[in-house]
Amino acid sequence: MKKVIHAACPHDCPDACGVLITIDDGRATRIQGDPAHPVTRGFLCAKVAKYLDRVYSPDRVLYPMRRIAPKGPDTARVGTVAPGRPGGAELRSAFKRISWDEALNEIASRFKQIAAEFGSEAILPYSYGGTLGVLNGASMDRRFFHRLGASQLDRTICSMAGEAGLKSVLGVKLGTEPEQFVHSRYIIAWASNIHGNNVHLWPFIVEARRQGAKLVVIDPYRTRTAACADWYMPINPGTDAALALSMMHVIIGENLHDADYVEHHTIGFRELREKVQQYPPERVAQWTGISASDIRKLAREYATVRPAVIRVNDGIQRSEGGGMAMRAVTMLPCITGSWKEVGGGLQYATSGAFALALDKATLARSDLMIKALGRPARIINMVELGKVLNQPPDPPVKALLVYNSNPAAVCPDHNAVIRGLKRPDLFTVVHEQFFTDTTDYADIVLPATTFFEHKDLQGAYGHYFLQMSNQAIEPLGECRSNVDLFRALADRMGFHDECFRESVDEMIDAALKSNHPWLQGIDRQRLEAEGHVRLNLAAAAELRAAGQPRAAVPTCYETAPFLPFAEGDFGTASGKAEFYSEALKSQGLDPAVQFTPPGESRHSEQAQAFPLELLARKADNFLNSTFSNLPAIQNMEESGLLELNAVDAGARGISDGDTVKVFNRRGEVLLRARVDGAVPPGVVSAHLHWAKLSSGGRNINVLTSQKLTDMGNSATFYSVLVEVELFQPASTGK
Ligand SMILES: Nc1nc2c(c(=O)[nH]1)N[C@H]1C(S)=C(S)[C@@H](COP(=O)(O)OP(=O)(O)OC[C@H]3O[C@@H](n4cnc5c(=O)[nH]c(N)nc54)[C@H](O)[C@@H]3O)O[C@H]1N2
Ligand SMILES: Nc1nc2c(c(=O)[nH]1)N[C@H]1C(S)=C(S)[C@@H](COP(=O)(O)OP(=O)(O)OC[C@H]3O[C@@H](n4cnc5c(=O)[nH]c(N)nc54)[C@H](O)[C@@H]3O)O[C@H]1N2
Ligand code: SF4
Ligand SMILES: [Mo]
Repeated sequence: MKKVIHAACPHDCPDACGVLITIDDGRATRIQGDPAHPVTRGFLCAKVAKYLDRVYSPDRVLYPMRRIAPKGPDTARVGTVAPGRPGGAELRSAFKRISWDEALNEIASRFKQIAAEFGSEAILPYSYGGTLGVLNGASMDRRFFHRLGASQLDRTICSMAGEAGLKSVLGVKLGTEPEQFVHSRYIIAWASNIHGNNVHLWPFIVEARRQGAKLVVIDPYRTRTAACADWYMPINPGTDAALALSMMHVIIGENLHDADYVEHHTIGFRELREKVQQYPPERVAQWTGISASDIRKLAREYATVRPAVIRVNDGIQRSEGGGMAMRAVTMLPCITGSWKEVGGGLQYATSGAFALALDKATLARSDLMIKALGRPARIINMVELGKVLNQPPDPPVKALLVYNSNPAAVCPDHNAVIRGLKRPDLFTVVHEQFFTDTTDYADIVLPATTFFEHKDLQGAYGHYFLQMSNQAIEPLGECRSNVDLFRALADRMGFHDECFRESVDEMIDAALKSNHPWLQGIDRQRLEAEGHVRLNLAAAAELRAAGQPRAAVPTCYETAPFLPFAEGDFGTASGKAEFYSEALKSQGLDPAVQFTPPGESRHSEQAQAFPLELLARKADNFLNSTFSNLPAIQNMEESGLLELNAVDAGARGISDGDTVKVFNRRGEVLLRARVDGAVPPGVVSAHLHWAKLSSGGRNINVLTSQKLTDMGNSATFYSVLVEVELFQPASTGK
């Protein structure tokens, strides 16, 4: 019997697509984008279009496993420049199948023993973006670790600098809805690889351009998006704050700002006006590599061609000054007043609108931690895993429970991370769908379901539709969802609190009952029936005027365009867009805004030994490290490349196809040179991949650092200096 199930793609991607899965006799036979979802519009990205290959891959982890070999990858398989895919059986040879009972007993007894000897904070959860499903992302797991009194993980690896920068101006993570981009006439994709990482925004831009819109791309790497742009501006990495400040220098200097909006809805304009004096285009050209005349032209066009919208993305905030960069860019629509216009404003993330009851009393239950410890548990920054495992804090980390993440691939300073994970005294449990780089260091591996195999509620960070992701098929093998894993572990640990018995539906109901007006009229039954529902968005002013929340009727961007800051109503303490921030001042940061060249950049001392700026980027067809082990996806993505400019290649005697050594003080990797015009002189680029599928068993993160950003304590994947030398000419290799 055939049926079609509505689900939602839970991968860490702004698009959060609505998905239709066809089931035939209990087996999924087809996946497609939901044509009824206004942002998905019936298509999926290339990687998820092939998701049946992932769900039914012969390499899935299907049973609990215990390690029977020393920690580390099977060394016979690494060491070649173009390694093949690991066979499931080979990877499993380091493990022996055990029952769930044995696995849970062993974990519970090791956790108890470690907690007794070192305190419960010697146990560390490690999770990030495997699934963004509300429940499988953060619910039972949080309850479990709170009740246990484990260390807390500061989840900073992705976007905390950007969030801090954005919120320092707006106070809240809201932005222009993607559908409104059709009305824009000037679109800036700022550090935003729309074709690769946010492909469902693209059709709206295509439509806007058909109506005459101009697309400008600001990115040091010539992405596929840049190649399609009307105007592509390569920028030196980590210099975006200077560019935005210089644009404001021109806009304010030429009186192109919206004085009325500024007066009524912002604070600190006087300080900002003073600050931008330091950033005339001629000075900023030297940092950014963009000519003064181009900076002037960009500023004038942005301020006068209306509506103008900025799609700014995470690339600018993976630099040492990432917080300030996002802060500066966020000020632009606040000085031009473009928040007033349909198709204006800025989008970084929309996630602040999903006002679910996620916190304390409901899903995460942080009160259990206070009950367990009498205080909040210590907090460990996930970016510093290498440091934490090698220079043990007190108490040391003695156990790691990894789920929704692949730290042995994605964490910066890979060599330090691996040194730590190899520690024989570290008890590591990994809940996974595949035998990843991280399971290579696990004592116990547990099988995890994919989104086909469990139910969840799904928000988004690139649109405003809440979705129900229904379960399409039974779990394969003995796979369990994150929710079920932590429920079982709680039971085994003897945690008998009521909350560990809550069902998935009960938790969804609770999450939806936040009483926020934007969730009014949206309940589980409606989501189950409709699949996706647009939030009941209304700007704060509109709510006030109406005296009450909008009625729960279906709305869309045309009947009720969401203009969150059209009349101010910012989420800051002052209620205004803050160009001057007391909170930043108290953190020792510039309360206005400033540009500081990154410590690892062409402008720094270190550039003498390591003169090239490395962008350790994401692959268009992988999702961070996810998908990179699947043959169907590998066929779409050439890995193991170092892209470099002809100038830098020539100076080092390197030709396209040669094997090169890329190195700095933290490590080295061998890659294949690709001289293709993707990067300007002084910049090189490579992408993230599984380490064990890379040459020498090491991936690009051996070169990245654990240094944190100026705001938000985030990772600095894009502030990295390296040197490159010829290792083996292509001709001798063949
Ligand atoms: N296909 C695909 N999609 C993905 C992901 C993936 O791995 N693959 N990852 C997902 C995740 S976790 C996230 S956080 C989002 C992130 O998606 P994006 O926010 O798009 O983040 P990045 O790809 O890191 O960076 C975007 C662009 O910024 C550029 N960039 C780097 N440094 C600078 C700089 O200093 N200035 C400027 N102006 N640009 C710079 C990069 O070259 C890149 O093209 O994408 C999600 N979607
Ligand atoms: N060099 C470099 N490094 C980077 C980045 C970069 O751009 N360059 N990007 C950084 C960014 S932005 C991010 S967000 C991080 C991402 O870091 P991670 O969140 O660790 O991302 P993934 O590599 O996608 O690994 C997620 C893992 O979760 C597993 N998984 C999926 N669903 C489930 C589930 O339901 N349950 C369980 N238990 N497991 C599941 C997947 O199989 C996968 O192995 O990487 C960061 N690292
Ligand atoms: S990864 Fe992103 S674009 Fe691809 S299906 Fe999932 S949500 Fe859509
Ligand atoms: Mo991310």
